[in-house]
Amino acid sequence: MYNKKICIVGAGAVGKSSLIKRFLGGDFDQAETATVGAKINKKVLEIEGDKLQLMLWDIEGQSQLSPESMNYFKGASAMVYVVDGTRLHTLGAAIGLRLEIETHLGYSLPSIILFNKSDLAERWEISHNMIIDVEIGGNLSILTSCKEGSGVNMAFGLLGRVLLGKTTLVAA
Ligand SMILES: Nc1nc2c(ncn2[C@@H]2O[C@H](COP(=O)(O)OP(=O)(O)OP(=O)(O)O)[C@@H](O)[C@H]2O)c(=O)[nH]1
Ligand SMILES: [Mg+2]
Repeated sequence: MYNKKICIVGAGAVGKSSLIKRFLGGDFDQAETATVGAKINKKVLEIEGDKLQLMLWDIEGQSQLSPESMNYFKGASAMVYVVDGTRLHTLGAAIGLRLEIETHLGYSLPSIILFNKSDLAERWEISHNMIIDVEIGGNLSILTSCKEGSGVNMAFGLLGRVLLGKTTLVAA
């Protein structure tokens, strides 16, 4: 069995814990409580006959990371950056976090950006063009909704395939 660590990061209340809960088969909770520190969950995926155990590190939402929290990313094989489509500043926060983390590590990791809360389309502050710009910048993005459950399995399944070398991440 393969074993890979994935860190889920982004500003506060973008839906990191809700995404993981959904991926683990749990229900959406409108009153999800804020994460303190880091919480680790595991899930085994079966991809084309291979078993892959994902260690999912759900990291407390911060727009700026403390030097201590950089330790969370040691040994990570991939990153998931989460943006809340209803709050524009969470996009800048995600891009800033990627820069900060990769500068600290000294290398880049396979990464995807999840634009979460797609069920609240009427309240979105992020436009289609902004998402295209993010993709042109080299970040593969996927729209998700923890409330409706859409995009979540696809996103983690895609990362799983990347981690097993079965596909590469190429932004559209
Ligand atoms: N409508 C809607 N609400 C969502 C969605 N995802 C998460 N939420 C809500 O957004 C709030 C924050 O969700 P969390 O999963 O706690 O967010 P988080 O990123 O883990 O937050 P921190 O742990 O504080 O960093 C909660 O009220 C969730 O119910 C979504 O896709 N749609
Ligand atoms: Mg959380």
